[in-house]
Amino acid sequence: MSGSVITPSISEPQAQGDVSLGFVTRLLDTLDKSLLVSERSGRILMVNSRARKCLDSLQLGDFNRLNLFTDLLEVDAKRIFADIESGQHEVKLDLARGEKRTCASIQWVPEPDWLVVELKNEITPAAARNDQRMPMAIGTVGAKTDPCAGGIMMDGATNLHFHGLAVPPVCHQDEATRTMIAPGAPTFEYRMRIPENTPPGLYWYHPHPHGFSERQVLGGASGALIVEGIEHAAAQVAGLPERVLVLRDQLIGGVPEDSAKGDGDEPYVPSLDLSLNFVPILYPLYKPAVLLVRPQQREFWRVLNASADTFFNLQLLDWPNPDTQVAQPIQVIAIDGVPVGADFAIV
Ligand SMILES: [Cu+2]
Repeated sequence: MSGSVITPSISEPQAQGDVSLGFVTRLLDTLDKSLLVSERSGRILMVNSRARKCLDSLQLGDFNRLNLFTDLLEVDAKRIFADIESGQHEVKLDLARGEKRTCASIQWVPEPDWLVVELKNEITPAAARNDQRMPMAIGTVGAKTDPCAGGIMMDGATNLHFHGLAVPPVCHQDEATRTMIAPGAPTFEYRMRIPENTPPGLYWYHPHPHGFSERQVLGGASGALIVEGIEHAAAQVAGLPERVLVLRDQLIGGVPEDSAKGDGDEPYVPSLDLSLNFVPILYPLYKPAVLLVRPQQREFWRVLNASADTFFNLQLLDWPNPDTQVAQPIQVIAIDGVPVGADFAIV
């Protein structure tokens, strides 16, 4: 899961009054490019006059019956969303239909202010050890039928906490002490309005079932949330290529180090490993995940520590040969979702 929301910057002029749909359509008609607006499902909501002519020439008929992904782009929507969720603002596709070849650009326009998440708990009984349960001491055992009712927090139940967002601690929003979605329960919807004064930046979500959060976060159940508009606070990142880097830790068996023995000579196999965007960096080779960057190209990286138990020392290294590593300067734009000042050190 992943998503992003956008809030207007304080410096952004606010629209006065509403603009009608007809007005927007006429505005789109003035573009000399074909433009289609669809829902995330692919259902087409609006086309401009040039796109309508194009659809007519292809004899595709009524656009209301077409799906953007399956009928027009002939692409797996999951592929497009994977690119967008990894930070790309625009996905380009080469299209061929008969003799005609063209290039399509797909852009995601976030719904201002609202975050909607549908959560389906597919933790299997085998993965959930039912002999573990943590009394919540609130509510009654009834969460199997009412996820908002509280009760005994069961291993295998889950919920979500929206880390860093100032949204109400009530069920279906950022409530994690009573909300309990049992395995196999119907899809549970989180729906919340993001306050307009939320600082732009990187936030995240993760399960927070009391007593069982760690194992689910170690299992990778987390994701990044982006409140857009950081370029209003840090103009130097405007227009830069952007990446979302999610660092996680994961259980890999092994033998945990006995911290009581100190740094002894005893060999041990790590019980935790790290991953970068789900690419694991595994013991004993520790082969790093590779990011290719053009020479001299500045990039804007949103780095999320989505681990359960790990802190990271981050460095950007130039590695010209196996024996040489040269730390490169990086500039910190924001920490914990809060933009830092312009005088913040380049590190
Ligand atoms: Cu958290």
